[in-house]
Amino acid sequence: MKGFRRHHARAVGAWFGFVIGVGVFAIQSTVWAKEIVFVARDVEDQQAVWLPSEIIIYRNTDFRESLIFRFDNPTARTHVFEAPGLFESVEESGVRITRPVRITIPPEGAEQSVIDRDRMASDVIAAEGETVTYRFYCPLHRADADLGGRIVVEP
Ligand SMILES: [Cu+2]
Repeated sequence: MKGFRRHHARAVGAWFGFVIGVGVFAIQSTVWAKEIVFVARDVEDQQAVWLPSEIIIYRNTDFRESLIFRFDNPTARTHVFEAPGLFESVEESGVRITRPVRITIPPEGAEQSVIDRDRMASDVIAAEGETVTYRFYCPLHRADADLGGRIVVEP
């Protein structure tokens, strides 16, 4: 996994240089959006989880691109993706605003969210070299002792 990540980061770096070189910077920001897909799964005792349960984001490579989270709910129940401390960037009546990530996904539905990287970046700066962790879970079907999944941002 780690080896793959490094290889990927190098490939992206090479492309980044190439794209600037030919002067089509605008294309770069749309093509190189980083998309992370979460899938809801029903588990025992009427509970549900979001998978994968751990995501690692590398600040040095991943913050160059837009960060988009996609949520797939293949189950027959409505689920919510909640991640305290994480913010999304949305356009409301023509104005771009930022708000906490709490997204409702209907049965057999899908949603997506543009994560506010600036808020994430200031969390990383505030952590002064430590990793930053955000928890996520479905508040409707969460076990009391369940901490949920985690998004880890490596400085
Ligand atoms: Cu749920």
